[in-house]
Amino acid sequence: MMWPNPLIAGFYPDPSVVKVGDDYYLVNSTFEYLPGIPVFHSRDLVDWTQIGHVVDRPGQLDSHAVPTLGGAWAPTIRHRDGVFYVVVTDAMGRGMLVFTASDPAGPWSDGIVVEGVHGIDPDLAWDADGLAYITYSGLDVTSGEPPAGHDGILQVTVDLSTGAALSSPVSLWSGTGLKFPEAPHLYQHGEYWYLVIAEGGTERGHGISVARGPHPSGPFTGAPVNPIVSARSTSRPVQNTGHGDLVETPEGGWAIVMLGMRPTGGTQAFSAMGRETFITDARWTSDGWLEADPVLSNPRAGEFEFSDSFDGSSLGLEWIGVRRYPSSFASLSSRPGHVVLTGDGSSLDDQRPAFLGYRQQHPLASVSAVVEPGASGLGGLAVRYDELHHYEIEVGSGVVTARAAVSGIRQEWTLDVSSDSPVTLGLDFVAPQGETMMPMLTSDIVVLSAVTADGVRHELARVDGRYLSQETAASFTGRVIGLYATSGEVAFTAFHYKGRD
Ligand code: 6LW
Repeated sequence: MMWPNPLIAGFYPDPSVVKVGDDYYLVNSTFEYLPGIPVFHSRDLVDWTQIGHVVDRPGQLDSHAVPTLGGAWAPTIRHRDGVFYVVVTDAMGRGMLVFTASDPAGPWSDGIVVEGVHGIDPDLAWDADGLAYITYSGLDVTSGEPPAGHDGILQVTVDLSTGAALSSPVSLWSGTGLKFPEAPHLYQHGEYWYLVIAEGGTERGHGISVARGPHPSGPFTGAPVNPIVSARSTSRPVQNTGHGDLVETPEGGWAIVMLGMRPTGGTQAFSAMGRETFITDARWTSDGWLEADPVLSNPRAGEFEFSDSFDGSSLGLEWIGVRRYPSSFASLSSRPGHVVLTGDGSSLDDQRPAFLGYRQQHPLASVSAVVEPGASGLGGLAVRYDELHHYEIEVGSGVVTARAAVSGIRQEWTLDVSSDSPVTLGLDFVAPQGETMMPMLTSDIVVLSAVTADGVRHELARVDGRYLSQETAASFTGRVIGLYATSGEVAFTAFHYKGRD
């Protein structure tokens, strides 16, 4: 089947999927962003609609203070006896957590901690007696101790009602010897239990390997040919493919949903959107092994548009904040038809900016918003990878300022507008055309512009986009574009995003 790929574009990494009757549900990692862990629904595995978030209120994660890279890592979604389960690591936060819900749209439970079990990428499976197994990757990012190395793939049995581990961690098959065995998932199929893991690291060496055994605890024997999926050392446009979850298709075939990246450039290449969700066909061989097709690029056709005129009573599910909920700084009610952000002095360099974010989902995109800074406000439009990597354009006190911040190095460009009339700020992500950078050498050029009250468009800066990519920023996230306020009450109307592949 020619799947659309990416299946879900933008910063939607570490996908996990479950089929319940004719319905599919999919979740992703969100790290320090809140609300966390989006839940998507589909009937055909092709078109996905976000129906909620697992994490939508304070206390479920410790994300308000996690360092960059911390937060919601690699959830697994499963279903049993009418209950949906999401197991996830709140890295550098609460630890390994189990959330439950009867409706995957929410509300989800407060989450219970799997006490004393430290690792990432937990999977959940049950044996025939209903005993629950959490299989995970032995990288400790939750005990507070510095990680002492990697312990391979581990497993405990758990009491899901209390979070108590019922056994000590045992070591399972941990791949073919590549680095970072992680993202384990267990499936029972025919006479075997299959252990599917990622190995090689989430970078270009990423892949998916398979083993099988008689019992959920093994012993497991690796497949004759592993990895079954990897784009390593190929020139395929979709790279870093790995971290997959197996699912039965509506037609009764099989597919693996996984993360991948779309690097642009030449020998060095840069992935602006970070790790996205992809899919490929898989099948069982006659001798009982699993094989899968390479992941092909097949972006959805046409131009994509998203607009928000902020005249609803609540923000859409696509909007996210950094270590804080948008409701703590964004109001739709104070001025109808506007979202008003209240700055508290925090800027994009800080841990908790007043930043209302929307994921960049296309390599070429054009974004604008109308900003009314008022007499004392300062705010604008930004593209953010993390605290150290962001480009923005803002207005306040009669001055438009464009800024590029990369690992502590910063540059600013200013334009006097000498009024507090509304300004339309723009961020355009364009292909390098040789004027700034040879196309082979970078991902894109980010153009920062402002249209002033007289209708004149001023281009303040053109900045190399590579510094806001997975390869350079190194955060586990992706680009998020958003409205922000540094100080005062800044009102925005007409957020418009247009993107194409
Ligand atoms: C995820 C792990 C990984 O838990 O990155 O390197 C972590 N790969 O599978 C965060 O996405």
